[in-house]
Amino acid sequence: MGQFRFLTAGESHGKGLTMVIEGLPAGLPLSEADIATDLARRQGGYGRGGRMKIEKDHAEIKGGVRHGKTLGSPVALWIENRDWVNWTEKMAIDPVEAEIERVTRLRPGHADLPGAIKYGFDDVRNVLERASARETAARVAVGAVAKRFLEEFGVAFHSHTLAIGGVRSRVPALIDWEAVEDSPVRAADAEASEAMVAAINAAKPEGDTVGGEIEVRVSGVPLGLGSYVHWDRKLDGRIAQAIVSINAFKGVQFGVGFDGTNLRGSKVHDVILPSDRWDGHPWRHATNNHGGIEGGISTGEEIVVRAAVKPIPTLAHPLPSVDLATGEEVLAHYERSDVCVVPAAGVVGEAMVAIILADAWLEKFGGDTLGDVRAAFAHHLTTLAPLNLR
Ligand code: EPS
Repeated sequence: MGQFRFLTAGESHGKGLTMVIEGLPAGLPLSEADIATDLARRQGGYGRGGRMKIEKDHAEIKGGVRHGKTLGSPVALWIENRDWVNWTEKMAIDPVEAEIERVTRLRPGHADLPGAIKYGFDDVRNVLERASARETAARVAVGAVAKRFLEEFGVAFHSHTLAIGGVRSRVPALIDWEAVEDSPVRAADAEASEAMVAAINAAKPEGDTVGGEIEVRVSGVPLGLGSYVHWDRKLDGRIAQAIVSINAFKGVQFGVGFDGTNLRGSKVHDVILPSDRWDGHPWRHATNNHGGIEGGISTGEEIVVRAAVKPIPTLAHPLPSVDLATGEEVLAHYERSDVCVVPAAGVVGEAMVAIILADAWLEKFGGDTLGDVRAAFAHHLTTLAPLNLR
């Protein structure tokens, strides 16, 4: 654990977001263009608010890359906040003369109350600036770097929206990922996509928000990442922590997930197929209810992670709340916000799964150069088949 690590810094309306990534091998081709696509995907989706019209997120590589390849040193990234120009006084680094209006009307569902009390602030802005989901732009940039690394080995990431505001998408056996990217809500089911847009449209004039569910799928991960030997080495446990750490995420499931609890074991567990039905892969299951991880180890099947995203807590028609300064009843603070972030949440989910998989990959196949990693991976592939078939 801890082979691929990262830190982020920066406030939502500060100058920008800083990221430092540690653990990439030397020799990996990496450019700003590799990060741009996912940053744009995160900014999209029907139901976003005014902020996304201001920003056009671009990650600048500030260190760790020379002539298009990683050096094995930390990779430093920077995303400028275009909105910063509107906040230079309110978010100034140095003390300012002007009296800055404090935010004291607590938003239920946000970090406002526990954050302000924990850090001893009289201004909720000190909390909300960092607790804001703006930080997910940084995670998506780091995730794009993790994906770039894993792509070298044929690992591919996708996500789609399973539900928004109570409208569920039917999931076809084969998902058309281009159609998902073209859907305004990133759903695989065109009919549900329209109904989800309608659910967002219905919530907006009422000053309300809607949540939903997303699914991340990863193909090309071989059997053998993670371990059953300790709780903190289990791949599903590590992915669960990473997923639930995303702003507004409230739950995570693997494969058939909670639905499996209503079925008998004989209907849940995936039959292991004999070698004549492997279709060129080492080991196959008849179904993938387990979602690609058993006993904390990847099985070689597609990794399938589902996650619950709550409706975002900044409401245009605010809930009754309390003033931090006086303890009196007030309406919660409102500046501007999104009605629905679920389509973007899928992209952030992909990023966090990619970060954990890059970490687990380096733990198993790690080396100082991309060549070292390739050699360890190639060797691993020779160890997978049953003894008599090698
Ligand atoms: C976000 C930036 C934020 C919000 C949203 C996500 O910008 P602002 O607060 O200036 O409107 O749009 O943040 C939240 C959902 C949240 O809870 O704070 C972004 O870059 O994604």
